[in-house]
Amino acid sequence: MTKPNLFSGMQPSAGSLHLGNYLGALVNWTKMQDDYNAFYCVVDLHAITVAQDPAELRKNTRVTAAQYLAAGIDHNKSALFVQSHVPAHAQLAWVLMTITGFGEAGRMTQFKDKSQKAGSDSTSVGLFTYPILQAADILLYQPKAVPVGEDQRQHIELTRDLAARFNSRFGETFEIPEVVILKETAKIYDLQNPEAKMSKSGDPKGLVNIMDDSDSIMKKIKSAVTDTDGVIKFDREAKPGVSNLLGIHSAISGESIDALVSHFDGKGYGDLKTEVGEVVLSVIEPIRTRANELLADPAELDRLLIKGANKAQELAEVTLATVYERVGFIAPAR
Ligand code: ATP
Ligand code: LTN
Repeated sequence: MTKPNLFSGMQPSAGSLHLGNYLGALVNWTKMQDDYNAFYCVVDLHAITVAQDPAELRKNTRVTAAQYLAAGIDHNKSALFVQSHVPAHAQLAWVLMTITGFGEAGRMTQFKDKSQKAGSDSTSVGLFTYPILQAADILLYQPKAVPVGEDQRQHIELTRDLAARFNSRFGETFEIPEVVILKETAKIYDLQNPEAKMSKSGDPKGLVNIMDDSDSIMKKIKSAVTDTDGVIKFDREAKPGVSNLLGIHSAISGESIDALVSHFDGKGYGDLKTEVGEVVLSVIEPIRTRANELLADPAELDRLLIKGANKAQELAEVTLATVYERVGFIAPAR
C-alpha cells in the first residue's frame, strides 16, 4: 500500500530551534515519517514577508535544515527541502490569490496581529498574502495530513476552503487536507515565566535553545522559576513552574507524571532541576553535535537539500501542470 502524503513547514527565522519547537513539533514529525510520505519544507519565501538580513537568512535556512536532519528527519524517508528551490510554490500561490477574497484574507488573525505590531507603512503586501502561499505549499503535495501548532489552524482552514473552491470551479484537482494539531501535553512553557509558552520572542533566560552550550542550558534550568511550598507535584494553576519541569521530563523520558511525582517524593527542587537538566541534555547534546557536523560540510548539506527538492519538484510540477491546464493556460510549446 502506498502511504498517504503529509506536508508541514517551518520558518528559518532563528539561529536555533528551542525546546518547545523540538518537543511540541519536531518529535511528532519524526514519528509521522514512518506512516506517511512526508514533505518538510523550510519556508524561506515566507521568511521575507518581514525584514531579513540576507546573510542571516542564508545562515538560518541551513541551520534550520541541519537541526531537523539532526533531530531525526530522515532524508531517505522524507523530503526535506527549501521552498525557494521549488518554483511551483510561488506559481501556485499566484493562481490561488485570484480565487481568494480580499476580505477573506483580511480576516487572518496572524496577519492582523503582525501588521498591528508593525504599523501599516512597514506591513508588506507579502505579509497579507502569506497564508495563500502557505495554502499553495500544502496543496501542491496532495497531503492527507498537515501537522501544525494550534496557532496555524486558521491558515489550514483557509487552505481547505481554497482547495474546495478550486475543485468546484475547475473540477477535482486538490485533496482536501486534514489539520493535525499536535498534542497539548507537549506544550513547553518559559522557564522564567511559566504561564507563557516558551518562545524565541520571550525572555532569553527562560528559553532553552538546541544550539546553546550545555553549561548555559544547565544554568537556565537550575534558575527556573518555581514556588515556595517545596512540594513536587503537578498542578498547572497553582504550581506552573514545577509542573513545566515535570512536563519537560515526562515528554523526554516517557515516564508518566504520576511515576515522576512518586520518584521525586521526599526530594527537593534542586534534585528535580538537576535531573531535568540531565534529561534535557541527553537529547539535546547529540542533536547539537550532529547539526554542527552537518553545518561543517555545507556542500553535503546542500546536496541533501537538493535531493529533497528534486523529490518535491516531481510531485509539485504534476499538480501545477494540472492547475494551469484547468484554469485555461495553453501549454508552452516544447
Ligand atoms: P515562537 O513563539 O518561538 O516564535 P512559533 O510557533 O512562532 O514559536 P515556529 O517556528 O512557527 O515558531 O514553530 C514551529 C513549531 O513549533 C510549531 O508547530 C509550533 O506550534 C511549535 N511550538 C512553538 N513553541 C512551542 C512551545 N513552547 N511548546 C510546544 N510547541 C511549540
Ligand atoms: N506559517 C507556518 C509555517 C508554514 C507552514 C506551511 C506550516 C508555512 N507554510 C505549510 C504548515 C504547512 C508557521 O509560521 N509555523
